[in-house]
Amino acid sequence: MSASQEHETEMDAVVLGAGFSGMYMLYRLRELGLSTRVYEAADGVGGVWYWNRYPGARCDSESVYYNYTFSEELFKEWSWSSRYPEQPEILQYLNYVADKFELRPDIQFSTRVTSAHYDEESNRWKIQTDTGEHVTAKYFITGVGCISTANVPNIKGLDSFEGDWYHTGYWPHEKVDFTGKRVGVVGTGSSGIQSIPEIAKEAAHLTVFQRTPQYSVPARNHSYTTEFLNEVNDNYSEIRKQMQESMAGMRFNFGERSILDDTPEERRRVLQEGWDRGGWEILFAYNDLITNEEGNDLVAEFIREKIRETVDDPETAEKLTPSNYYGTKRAIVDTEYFETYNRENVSLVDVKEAPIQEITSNGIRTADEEYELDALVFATGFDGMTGSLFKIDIRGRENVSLKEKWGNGAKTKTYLGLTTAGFPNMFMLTGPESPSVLGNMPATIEQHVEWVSDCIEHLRNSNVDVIEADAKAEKEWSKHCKELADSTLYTKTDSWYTGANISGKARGFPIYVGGYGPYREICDEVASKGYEGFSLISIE
Ligand code: N01
Repeated sequence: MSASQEHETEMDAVVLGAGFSGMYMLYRLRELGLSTRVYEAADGVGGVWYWNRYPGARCDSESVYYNYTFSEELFKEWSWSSRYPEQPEILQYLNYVADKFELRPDIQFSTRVTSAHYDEESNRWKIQTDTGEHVTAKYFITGVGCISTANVPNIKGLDSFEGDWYHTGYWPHEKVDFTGKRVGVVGTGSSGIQSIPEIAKEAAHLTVFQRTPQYSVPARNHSYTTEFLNEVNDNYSEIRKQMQESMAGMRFNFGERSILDDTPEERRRVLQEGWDRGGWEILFAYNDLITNEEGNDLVAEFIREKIRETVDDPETAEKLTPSNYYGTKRAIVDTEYFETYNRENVSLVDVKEAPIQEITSNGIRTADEEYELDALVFATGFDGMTGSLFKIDIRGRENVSLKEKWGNGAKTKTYLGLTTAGFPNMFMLTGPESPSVLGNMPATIEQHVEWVSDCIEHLRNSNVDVIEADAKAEKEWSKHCKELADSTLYTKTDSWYTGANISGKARGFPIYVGGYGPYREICDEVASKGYEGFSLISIE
């Protein structure tokens, strides 16, 4: 026995990550009486809400749905200030949850799991951390998030930049003061579009380096009234049920008709009303925007017109106007994003037309010109869906690594987005091929956590030691996911969903697009049929 093995701690379950998913998983496993340890790289709870502290960071699902609903008491005692609260309030909520349920003693902070290997002989996961700890667990559960591994583009010369640079996904805890500075922001996805208006208010000059223009609709954030919050609380059970049955884990669903069924006048009225109410209204107004090219273009054109109306300088407006599909990159809602380009201190550089060639000690040099900058912000997104899983050396039966099995992302294969064959007793919360990022994350997380804990309870009650997805069930699920995705416009668009944002990453679309409510029904049916598609093994 080696020295390290001597110090192995034995747990029933190890969970990775103390964000929405890891915290609730811990709560449920403790309720079942399992000894559980959560490992968290940060020194506090919150997951993405711990790291994404950039100016303007806020949720874009409405707050009364963007929270846990499993505890009626918790749901009713927390009051959100507004429709889309800022990151500090969301982090405060998650800390409140950790305190209320006394989760911290079972969370080991500032510790990153580096490897998890399944040992066939003992039927246990052997897990190592970057602090040199060794722990074994019967159940290995990942709650590492779908968009949590920052993508800092590999641009020549970054090391030579003499100013400060930041990535929106790993923002410092202390306030970053841009007052009087010439700031460059690279990237115009959700993080760029949220931070650009805020940085512009402070900077002496802000230069936005845009590769692809994005559609965005106004959030129309507003404070909540006490009457509204009381009404939400009074309808707690109904709201939870509606969310569970909905397509995206929210209270509302897609419209019932095709956009093409409406007359041009009716369509304009619907879209204008959606625009005025803000948020996801336009995306959900009709039932076929993501599948119907002609219909999609009608909405896209509506938003293009709005951009041209909002931005004073026609040349800037044209650069900001997207030409691809609407909603097939992650849809964005904003607060005065396009209006920001009317400020004197903001300019836009199209880096598709004149690509970034290098970062110099003074700023960014494109094919056309050098832009002098004191600070640089990368709002360049994440290695989504698989990035955070692949950072850990996860190995299943016969020492096969997850990365190897999934062909570095090219052949992601799961059963229900929760498990993968050859990796017994391992569960992935919001894993690839689950609805995850296409819905309201806390809702999709709750469903996964509840399914996994019910499954573990069943295994314990039935004296089953091992659960493992069957290769056949996995193949069928992955095929089903692919067929559904191929029937939409998602797979015809370059985005982080498809892996196109990471150079050298294999393309795919590892997300279940059939909707959250229908997905929940499938998972429940699998369980009710004695975990159909899984092998359940009892070891003598
Ligand atoms: O990242 P993104 P994000 N040179 O990948 C550009 C969630 N989220 O952090 O489109 C120049 O969307 C890239 O250009 P292109 C949400 O799910 C939620 O903004 O690839 N530009 C793009 O413009 C979201 O979808 C909230 O051509 C480069 C941008 O960087 C997800 O996180 C808030 C480049 C990246 O956009 C990711 O959003 C924030 C390069 N080398 C985030 N590399 C909420 O509201 C990349 N880009 C809850």
